[in-house]
Amino acid sequence: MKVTDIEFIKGFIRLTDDGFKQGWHERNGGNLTYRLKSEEVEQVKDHLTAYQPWVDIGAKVPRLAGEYFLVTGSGKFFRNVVLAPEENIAIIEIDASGENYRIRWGLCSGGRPTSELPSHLMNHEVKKEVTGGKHRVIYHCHPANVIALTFVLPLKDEIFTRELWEMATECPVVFPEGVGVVGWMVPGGRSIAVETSKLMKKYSVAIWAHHGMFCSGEDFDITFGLAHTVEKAAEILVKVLSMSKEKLQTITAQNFRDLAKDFHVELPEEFLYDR
Ligand code: 2HA
Ligand code: ZN
Repeated sequence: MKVTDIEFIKGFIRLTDDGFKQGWHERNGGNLTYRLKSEEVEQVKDHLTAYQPWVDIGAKVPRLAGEYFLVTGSGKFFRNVVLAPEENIAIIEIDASGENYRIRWGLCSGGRPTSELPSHLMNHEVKKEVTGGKHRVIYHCHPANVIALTFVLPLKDEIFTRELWEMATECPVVFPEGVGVVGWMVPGGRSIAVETSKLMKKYSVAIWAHHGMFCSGEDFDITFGLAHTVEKAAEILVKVLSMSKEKLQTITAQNFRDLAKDFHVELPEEFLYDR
């Protein structure tokens, strides 16, 4: 079987194409990583290349020791992944210490994994732990409306969560734990990775002020759908704020409590404060 006919690789490529078509991946913006299941490592075994040298991750992820990840390449454009997957994405293996990786497939014309590898792997480590291994996808994109809101809303989890929830009834059902916000930081390094992974203990969405969004999920559909839902809510909020400073009516705290009961979700009271 061709590598690109393998189901998880097809799913990964489809997400990069979907994200580009949404306008969330200008130039080389955004990155995607997927933690392989052991049977998927078996599926690609015959395609894995001879060992390349170990490279420092730039963060320590001991609980990911020995794991394999499918990742986008640093400086590569999402719009090119579907045309030439082997040049733009890679499978990497994490060493036994969780401090180094090596490329086992892909990036065939050279290159390295995403510049946000420390954030991705630290998020994976946290999510693997808190979801009992269920979450496998970490997705970073640059959606315009979410980014726009980081210029006009206070950079507080409870403000972003409540404002986004109010924009569409499905929101609290899709992300009942809310969203976290990181103030502006230099991207690509360990510090922003540490801050983001702290939020990922509690949330599956972390918004980077004036930059973009990180989402975590079980599979490509759920993770892309989460980013899509958050950005749609942000788009509605941008439209509302553009029309008027005040909402004439909205979904109230009590409405959310009623919704939570019928939809069997837990909505933390910290987001249901009185206006
Ligand atoms: O260029 O999105 O955060 C890739 C990025 C860096
Ligand atoms: Zn980015």
